[in-house]
Amino acid sequence: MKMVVAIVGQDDVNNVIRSLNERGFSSTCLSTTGGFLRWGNTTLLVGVEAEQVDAVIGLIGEHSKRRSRMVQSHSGLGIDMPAGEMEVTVGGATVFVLDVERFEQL
Ligand code: 2BA
Repeated sequence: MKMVVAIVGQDDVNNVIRSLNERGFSSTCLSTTGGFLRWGNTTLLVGVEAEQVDAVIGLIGEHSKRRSRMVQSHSGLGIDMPAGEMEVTVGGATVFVLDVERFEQL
């Protein structure tokens, strides 16, 4: 069994979850914050059999769109950022696939 951990932007997460539900994939949503922009995002945990991983990643990718946004640089975060506005790519999804040693529902 595998655990798909997907960090998805707020603009896309509802569509991603709906598509997972429609295909019968269970997921857990954690409210998270990106360490760079400090914007809210959602981390989805999807436990699936190994042969279903590609289908899950495909659905996540289909509903997560990458966009460019101008953001105001901010200080005090301990991060080196150029002064003024900068363009960053947001949206899309960052996905990790982990091995699950044991799965039980009690
Ligand atoms: P954030 O850390 O808030 O990053 C948001 C977006 O800002 C990133 O999108 C990237 O386009 C840009 N960015 C991040 N660090 C940057 C830097 N040092 N300089 C310039 N631009 C930078 P994504 O790469 O798609 O990441 C989206 C979110 O996924 C991240 O939000 C973070 O919450 C998570 N993430 C990305 N890579 C990760 C990793 N290796 N481990 C854990 N979480 C990760």
